[in-house]
Amino acid sequence: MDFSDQFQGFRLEAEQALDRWVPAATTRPTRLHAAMRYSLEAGGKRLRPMLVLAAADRYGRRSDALAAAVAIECVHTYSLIHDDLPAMDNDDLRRGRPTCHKAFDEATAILAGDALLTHAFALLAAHYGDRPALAIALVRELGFAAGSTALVGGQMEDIEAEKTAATREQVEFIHAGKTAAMIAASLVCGGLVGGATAAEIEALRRLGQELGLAFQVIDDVLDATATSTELGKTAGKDAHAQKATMVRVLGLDGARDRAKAHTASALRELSQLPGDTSFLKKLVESLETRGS
Ligand code: GRG
Repeated sequence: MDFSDQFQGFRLEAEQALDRWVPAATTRPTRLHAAMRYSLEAGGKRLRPMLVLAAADRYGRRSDALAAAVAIECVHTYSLIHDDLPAMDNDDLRRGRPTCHKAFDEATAILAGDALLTHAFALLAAHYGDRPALAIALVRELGFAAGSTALVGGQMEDIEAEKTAATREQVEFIHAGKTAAMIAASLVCGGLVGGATAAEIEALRRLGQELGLAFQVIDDVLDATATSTELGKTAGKDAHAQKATMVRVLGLDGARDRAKAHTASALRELSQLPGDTSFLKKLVESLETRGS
């Protein structure tokens, strides 16, 4: 099977699992569940669930990892909904559609984000509860990645750094928190479900951190160079809001070089992992040249 078929296969499995494990839009209160599904079903690249599945697949445990993949995509989608709120980035467009608070209203969008975040942990406990050590490891991994020293912490420093002369160190801290932590957690959760050794888990984490840093620098480059239609979200917002980005600190060419360096480090980490890593290798390479 070639890369594109494998990619579509992972994506389809992740989307079917999302449909299965998130309450239907007809569940009461319907407005809340409709808003959760509106944002989840708007699409997106599904990178994080794909990383969960690809990591678990190396151990032959792909279908067992589906609930973890759904949990991670729920947390990611919550972060996008809240990131778009008027108190945060105040954005109108996400995943090619009006943002959740535009399509519904602000209170509903806040609650939809809260409910997706909470659902993720309920799902992990429900699905892996018969293997308590695994359930605890997954909850711990996702809890730290989504928490105050990672996703939320990165967002906090991102807001604080707006309109300041941020340093490269600050931007890297923000990128590590708001983006790389969840990408690393995706690979680690896949490895945990697969029963990876402690050394393999740490290799997956380093791979995810490097991939996440590359991913966010490319995001910064795309914000400065692509159109809103290509991105499915408002382009040019970083410069407008005077965000602390790698493009602001290093310029476009400098940022592209950083992305290349992080991608090369990610590929080096990947080469340390045993087994067939050809899908992950192609995925890492494809993200460096992505257009959205
Ligand atoms: C708790 C009120 C409250 C807010 C928290 C944590 C948070 C808000 C926001 C996270 C910030 C954020 C959106 C970080 C950027 C990470 C990133 C690059 C997101 C885009 O990921 P893609 O391109 O998106 O994979 P798709 O739509 O393809 O899934």
